[in-house]
Formats: sequence, C-alpha cells, structure tokens
Amino acid sequence: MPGSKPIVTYFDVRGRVEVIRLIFEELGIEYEEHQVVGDQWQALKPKTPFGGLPIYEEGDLCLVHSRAIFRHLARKHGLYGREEGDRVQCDMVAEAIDNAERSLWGWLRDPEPRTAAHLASTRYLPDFGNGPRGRIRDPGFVPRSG
Ligand SMILES: N[C@@H](CCC(=O)N[C@@H](CS)C(=O)NCC(=O)O)C(=O)O
Repeated sequence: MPGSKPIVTYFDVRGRVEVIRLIFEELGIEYEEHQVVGDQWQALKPKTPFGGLPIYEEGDLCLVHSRAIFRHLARKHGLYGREEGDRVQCDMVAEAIDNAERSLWGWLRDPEPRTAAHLASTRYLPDFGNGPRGRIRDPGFVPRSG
C-alpha cells in the first residue's frame, strides 16, 4: 500500500541516519528514503520541527533527533530489551558510542590533528573497547531480554 512504509529524510551521506538504515536492513523492513541535495535544504530547513535532519515519518508520527528515533525503533522492534536493567545497559552503550563518535569528529576538525589523534587513540577508543564491547553478549546484542 503506498504511504505505508516509514520514510527517512536526510542528506545523501551516511551521517546520523546510518543507524536507522542498519536497523531496517537488519530487520528486513522496507522503508523509503528522501535525500535532500544541494539548495533543497535551504527551502526545507524552516519547515522542519527543529531545523535539522534526519526526519522520520511513520504514519501520523513525525520524529526528529536521531537518538530519539533510534530508541523509538529499538522499543518498537524489540531491540531494547524488555526489562529496565537491559534498557539502561543499551542506553549506556549508546552514550559511549556517542562519546567515541564525538572524539572522532573532533579529530577530523582539530587544527592540531596529532593531539586529537593521540586523545582518540589513548582515551576514547580504549574506553569504547573496555566499556561497550564488554557488554555485548552472544549473539551480538546488549540486552538479555530482547
Ligand atoms: N540532535 C539532532 C541534530 C540534527 C542535526 O544537526 N543534523 C545535521 C546533519 S547531521 C543538520 O541537519 N545540519 C544542517 C543544519 O543544521 O542546517 C539529531 O541527532 O538528529
């Protein structure tokens, strides 16, 4: 039925929408993608709820802020665990991934790349390896009660 697939609107890069794509691909769920290119963004921006992309639409639901969207999809499709203890583990891992991502962005933008690269390799990436990776269980998920 036309219009029944969820719609993701984003730029033509991986960026903040890649996790949404991966969730749909992993679950085999069909979705539509609207890619915003070039000058289209200047026209669309003032019409968006918070001035940024991605936008996620599912029927009457229109969501923004990528991590709110990730969590909605995780709850809806049983990826978040059923128990609060599991959900908070997922949240901690998600925040740690966000920290690691930010450090990598800092690295790319830092005028002194050697300092940023040093921080990334000595602090953020080891933290990521010691923390979140240790919480991933067989068969590759954080929650026990998925
Ligand atoms: N907290 C928002 C941030 C949204 C955001 O800043 N998106 C960027 C792309 S990654 C954007 O739309 N930039 C264009 C602009 O702000 O004009 C989220 O996680 O989705």
